[in-house]
Amino acid sequence: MRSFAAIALLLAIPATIAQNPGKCSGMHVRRSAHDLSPDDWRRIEHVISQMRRDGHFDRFARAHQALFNFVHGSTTFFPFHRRFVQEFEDIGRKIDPDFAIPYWDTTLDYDDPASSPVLRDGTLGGNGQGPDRCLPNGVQGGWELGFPERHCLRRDFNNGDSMEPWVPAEVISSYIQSDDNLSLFREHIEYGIHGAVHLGLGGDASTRYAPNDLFFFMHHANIDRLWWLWQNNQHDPLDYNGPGTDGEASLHDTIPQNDDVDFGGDQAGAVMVLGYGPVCYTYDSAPDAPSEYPGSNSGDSNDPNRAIHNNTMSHISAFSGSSNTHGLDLEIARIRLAMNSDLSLKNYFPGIAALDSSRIITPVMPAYQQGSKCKGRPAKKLVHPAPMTNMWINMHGFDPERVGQMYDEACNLIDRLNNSTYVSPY
Ligand SMILES: *[C@@H]1O[C@H](CO)[C@@H](O)[C@H](O)[C@H]1NC(C)=O
Ligand SMILES: *[C@@H]1O[C@H](CO)[C@@H](O)[C@H](O)[C@H]1NC(C)=O
Ligand SMILES: *[C@@H]1O[C@H](CO)[C@@H](O)[C@H](O)[C@H]1NC(C)=O
Ligand SMILES: *[C@@H]1O[C@H](CO)[C@@H](O)[C@H](O)[C@H]1NC(C)=O
Ligand SMILES: [Cu+2]
Repeated sequence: MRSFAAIALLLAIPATIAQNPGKCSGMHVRRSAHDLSPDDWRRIEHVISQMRRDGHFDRFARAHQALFNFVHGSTTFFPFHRRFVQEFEDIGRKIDPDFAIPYWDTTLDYDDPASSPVLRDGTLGGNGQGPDRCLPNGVQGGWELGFPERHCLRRDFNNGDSMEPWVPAEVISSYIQSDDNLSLFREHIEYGIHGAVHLGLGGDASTRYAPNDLFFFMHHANIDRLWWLWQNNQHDPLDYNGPGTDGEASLHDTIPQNDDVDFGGDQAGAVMVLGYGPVCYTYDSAPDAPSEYPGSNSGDSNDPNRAIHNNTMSHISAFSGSSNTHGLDLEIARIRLAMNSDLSLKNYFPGIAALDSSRIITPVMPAYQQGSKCKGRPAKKLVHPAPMTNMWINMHGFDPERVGQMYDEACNLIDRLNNSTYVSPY
């Protein structure tokens, strides 16, 4: 049946001009998990409790495990998880029409993740307890799940009752500004922030059935937001290259699906632009959906119409991996000051390098951020993230050398910033 439909599609559409997905008639906004009220969390608890009773958690966990090898370690990582989270969210919206998956901006918690407000009693809960590491609190406190077998939802932080550091915003800012193709960006994200958060929480979160833990959807909403920021950074938003599900990635690739989680045969090209096709949402801290589909009549990625933003100031809101927009001007100004060579500024932060200097504020460095302890707060220098573990690398079949190279590069950037005047505003 599927191959018949695929042939019909090939006949109907000339090979070079793909059909653009239609504009959404309504859109909802995904908010930062850090900004939710206790009432927002209670509503989330209501929705997900119903979803568990209806078997959706088991279904999403089973599908993620079954499709695991097709949707990690290749550029398929992005469209698959975009569509997967959206499918889950759509089910929740049938229970509560205002439901939206919050995104967890994990850079806000990166240096001491266990102290995150997202990991408290009234939110996602904290660490697992007892020999089985069962999660006692939070919106999934005391949950039992059915996949892969009947068990309590487990959390097992990777450093006792705390966690190893994740990835700071500045490293992500560099990726979204400087990676000039999606394949490279995928490696940076998947081998970095993506893995660090899964591994930090541990328990179900660091297995193939991680969707048992609601954190999965909030973390992947954030990864999706970062992809959208990248797409808004003067790159070709429709760029989809590198390894795909089966050979070179193509917008015509069917997003991997199965009987548990069925995307109706959607292709990668259907989910590239927020506000079009099935992806009818935006983020409270990222650029809006474009009013027209990028490059509607153009298959040429060098066509300026393909960029969501031309080289204007409007895309500056997509410069930073941090959703804390109050820090953006300071991040930009301090990085400009810290990267004393124009070449390294251009290499690591080409967006900032290209900014007109009238756009740059004078960096204010409050004394307490210069290392003085008088206000009770040490300088916010950056720390290295924890590396990927061998267990994680093997489970995904990643190339350990490539993962190590990405890690060393991230540490190198952190060292450069740390050795300079730079202090993080986040
Ligand atoms: C992506 O960019 C990197 C760095 O410039 C380059 O090494 C790599 O070959 C590119 N990949 C593809 C698939 O174009
Ligand atoms: C970008 O610039 C080109 C050429 O100046 C213009 O034709 C096009 O409409 C612009 N696109 C957007 C999305 O602003
Ligand atoms: C960065 O500098 C701070 C303060 O000088 C230091 O405590 C920290 O260990 C450094 N981080 C790295 C990754 O070197
Ligand atoms: C940062 O400073 C340390 C200690 O002074 C030095 O060993 C290291 O090479 C520097 N790293 C970079 C990237 O500048
Ligand atoms: Cu996954």
